[in-house]
Amino acid sequence: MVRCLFVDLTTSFYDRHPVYYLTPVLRKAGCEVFYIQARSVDSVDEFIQRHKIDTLLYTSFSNYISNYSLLDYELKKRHAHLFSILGGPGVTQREEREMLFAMNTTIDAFCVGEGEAALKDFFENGRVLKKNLISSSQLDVDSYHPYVDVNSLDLPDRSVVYKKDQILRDMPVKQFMGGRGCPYKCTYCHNHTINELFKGCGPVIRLKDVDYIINEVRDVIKRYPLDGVVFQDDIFFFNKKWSFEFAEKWASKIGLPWSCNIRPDYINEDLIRALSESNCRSVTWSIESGNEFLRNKVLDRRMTDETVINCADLLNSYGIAHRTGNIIGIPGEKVANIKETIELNIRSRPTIANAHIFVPFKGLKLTDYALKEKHVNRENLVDIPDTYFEGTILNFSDKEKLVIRKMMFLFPIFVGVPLFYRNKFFYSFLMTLNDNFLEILNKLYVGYKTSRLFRVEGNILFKFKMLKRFLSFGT
Ligand code: B12
Ligand code: SF4
Repeated sequence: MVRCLFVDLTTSFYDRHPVYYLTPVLRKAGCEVFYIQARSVDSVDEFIQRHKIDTLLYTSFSNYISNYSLLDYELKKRHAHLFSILGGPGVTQREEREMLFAMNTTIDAFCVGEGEAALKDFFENGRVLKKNLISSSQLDVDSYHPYVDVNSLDLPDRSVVYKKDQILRDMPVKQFMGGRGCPYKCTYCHNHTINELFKGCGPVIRLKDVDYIINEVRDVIKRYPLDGVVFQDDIFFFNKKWSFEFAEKWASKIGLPWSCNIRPDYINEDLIRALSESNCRSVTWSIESGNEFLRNKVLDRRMTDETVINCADLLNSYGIAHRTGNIIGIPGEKVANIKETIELNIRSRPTIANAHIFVPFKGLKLTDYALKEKHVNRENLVDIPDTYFEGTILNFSDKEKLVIRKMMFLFPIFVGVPLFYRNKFFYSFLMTLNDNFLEILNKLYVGYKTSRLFRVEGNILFKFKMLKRFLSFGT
């Protein structure tokens, strides 16, 4: 029997959907599935020996793939028999595969795009690499499996992860996916590249049937603590009929507080009312920039100030807590534009407003724009920051870079307590503080506000464990 180990280099409060979705596929194909958080090479090494692992599975965004490659190198030095596969949104980008190829990665195969059909095919048909699953020495993919029908999938299986991660298992609020895909073309987001790559593989938007979602949540309620649900889909509402059916069935069959991501241009008062009646406690949505040129021409968000304000007013009038997302350090942005973003957020009165620094991932339209307009140098793209917290690598002056980093950390506080932003004394004082100190301040403020947003409860010991974990990672 094949013995597969998912090795995870990250620890956070976020559910591990790729593992949950791929575990049932692997089990059906006759594999035994394990999961480990790699605290050190030695700990993974020991696990591999103890459980006689033969296949390593890594899942990663772009930001961590070189770390997985280094880990694989160390593990292969000790266990030459291992076969390893890296999948996820990172390696789905050709530019990232080129980078791994250039660093002579020891990883054996890459999964480009969805893993369900690819792994089934691989393990059930003589371990031949084809379609989405390619050798790491091959850059291009000849053809892809059609997109999976999300309603034909077995329920995601959380057991291997929860067995190893008790904080995730005991989290009162857990994350789910209601479907897959987003058709918009925002220039800083990978969806435009993914949709282009898999053109012809099926419809971009694939919603799970409402009954499927209800069954999935009930299955989790049966097995683990669950007091609230967060749907992590890029955008949760695309279809009016589905949206109202969801709200109605959620209220009658589940009833737990829940949360999701929305686009302001999709919602109207009827929908917000339905959400509020179905116990939707909070939503996350994006303003991105307070400057209409940057928002619509550079970021391609396709929404006016009026749309933004209308959305905020509706959420506030129905008492739905909300978190806004914003980007700063946009190519060509001035400090005055960041201030416009703060102003539009203050006007929107969110429960919490976050700002993140634009990271120029390879392949994004916004990265190409930044290169073309000389806002970033190509050589700087080799070592992009792991997260949006680290600072901008665009061609801002050193002084501007520091201001951007400080404003990112202060953004939620400026929006939450406008006095600190509007009053010259407070503003100047806060901006003179050290950026690393501001980062801690930001983590504490955002951590507290976010726990309110998702109503994270639990006993003191559990809260302490959460705080410890929260202070140990970047997002
Ligand atoms: C939830 C989420 C988060 C969560 C974290 C989730 C987590 N567990 O770590 C948070 C909010 C923290 C987050 C942060 C970031 N995120 Co995010 N996030 C998502 C989101 C919305 C869902 C991810 C998910 O679980 N999807 C569901 C699973 C089932 O899909 P999947 O991961 O693609 O897995 C499938 C395939 O990729 C494949 N597969 C995956 N792994 C493997 C492994 C093997 C072995 C195989 C064979 C196949 C395989 O099979 C799976 C099933 O079909 C996606 C967008 C999206 N809709 O997917 C963005 C997304 C993944 N995030 C993205 C980015 C850029 C980030 C940040 C880097 C942003 C930043 N600049 O800081 C940070 C990184 C933080 C960090 N520390 O790493 C990008 C990644 C692009 C890229 N090239 O990597 C995405 C795609 C958004 C986008 N459209 O641009 N994110
Ligand atoms: S709407 Fe959100 S998820 Fe969709 S393309 Fe734009 S940023 Fe990406």
